[in-house]
Amino acid sequence: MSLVKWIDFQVLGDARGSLVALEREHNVPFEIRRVYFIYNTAEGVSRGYHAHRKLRQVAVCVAGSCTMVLDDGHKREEVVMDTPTRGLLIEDLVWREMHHFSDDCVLMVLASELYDEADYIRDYQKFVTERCK
Ligand code: T46
Repeated sequence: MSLVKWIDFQVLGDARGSLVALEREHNVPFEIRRVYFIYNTAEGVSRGYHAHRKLRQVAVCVAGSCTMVLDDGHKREEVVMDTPTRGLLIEDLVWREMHHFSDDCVLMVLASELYDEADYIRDYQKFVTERCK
């Protein structure tokens, strides 16, 4: 089964432009406890390189583009994120890396939990051990 789980958003548009609404139950499959966004990323920088024990997230590239690598310890999949009209659901115990940020990239992330450094697994071998036990 693919690690890449897109959620397509309904675009509410009229002559003024476009609008996307994100709501729990409707198009986000968890209670949203935190929102953060990554922007102004310096050229050549990659981010991520960790997994979460419990956290579920939906990432939406609201401007520009980047690539997201997802890895479950067996397979690695890479997707281009370049539209605000769909979100990438990232489940718990999935290793993620983000690369190739465009200058104008704004990556918004909806998270199921508050920030907790103890939830991070930042060592790849440790992640594989936890994921595969
Ligand atoms: C993820 C990917 C997609 C906070 O204090 N609160 C927060 O809510 C977040 C997300 C981060 N931080 C602090 C922790 C670090 O000192 O901000 C700093 C940068 O975080 P980090 O190095 O984890 O950033 P990324 O871009 O590598 O990863 C982030 C999220 O942390 C992570 O959950 O899945 O984006």
